[in-house]
Amino acid sequence: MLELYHAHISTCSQKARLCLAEKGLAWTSHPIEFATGDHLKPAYLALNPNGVVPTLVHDGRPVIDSSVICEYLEEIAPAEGTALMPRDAYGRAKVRAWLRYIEEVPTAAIRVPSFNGLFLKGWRQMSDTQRARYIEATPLRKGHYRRFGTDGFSKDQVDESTERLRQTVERIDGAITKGTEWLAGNSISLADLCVLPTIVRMSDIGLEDVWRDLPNMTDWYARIRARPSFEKAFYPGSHVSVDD
Ligand SMILES: N[C@@H](CCC(=O)N[C@@H](CS)C(=O)NCC(=O)O)C(=O)O
Repeated sequence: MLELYHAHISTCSQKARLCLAEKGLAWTSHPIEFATGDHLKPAYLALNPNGVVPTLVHDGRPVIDSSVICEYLEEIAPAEGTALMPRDAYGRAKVRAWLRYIEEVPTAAIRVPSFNGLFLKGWRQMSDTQRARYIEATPLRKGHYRRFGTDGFSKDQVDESTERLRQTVERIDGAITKGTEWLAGNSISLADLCVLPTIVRMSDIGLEDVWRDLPNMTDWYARIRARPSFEKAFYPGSHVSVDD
């Protein structure tokens, strides 16, 4: 029995949903609403003390952190659906290096334009007390929300984030060559699925120009969106728009 606590628009939740779809695994959905602070309530914190989504619960036991969840799904169901890790140790090392890079660079970078474009208005509408309570309650993101302030992230922070996102799409473009359709070789892997939500978010918030001149990256993005797992993970309500 697999249960996923997730938010529809959360890029980290989308990683887990993509893997579940590629593996063809059935799961029970527990949507978490950020607006009502579901992720910071005691019942959820008992599952995930970091107060972030997603959390997978497998036969009653929580598994946290999206990349860990993705590797876990592959390990419990290696023969089901798509194989998402290479068979050889060197191939798996390549995928894991991508996963660490994805966590350190694009996952952190995309928060800057996402928060400025999507959450600043709502954050400003909260009272000082409400904002202070939220910051006090979040186990991992106190510094992030303090830096966000009520002016949003600065131009310097946005520029740095764009530089890091550009590096990511350049690396994707460089990894895809003639005969190598996926990031870690000839088969799709966790590396492709785990970076995809950041790219979708870039597209949703109008940053497609960042990879406009990169043909391999553009082909990879079209190829991965054509897979049935895409619509399953990015169902209506999972995309965001800066005009929302
Ligand atoms: N390392 C964690 C990070 C998860 C994470 O940051 N989730 C975001 C949504 S994508 C979240 O829950 N944010 C809650 C908040 O900002 O308070 C993972 O990959 O699962």
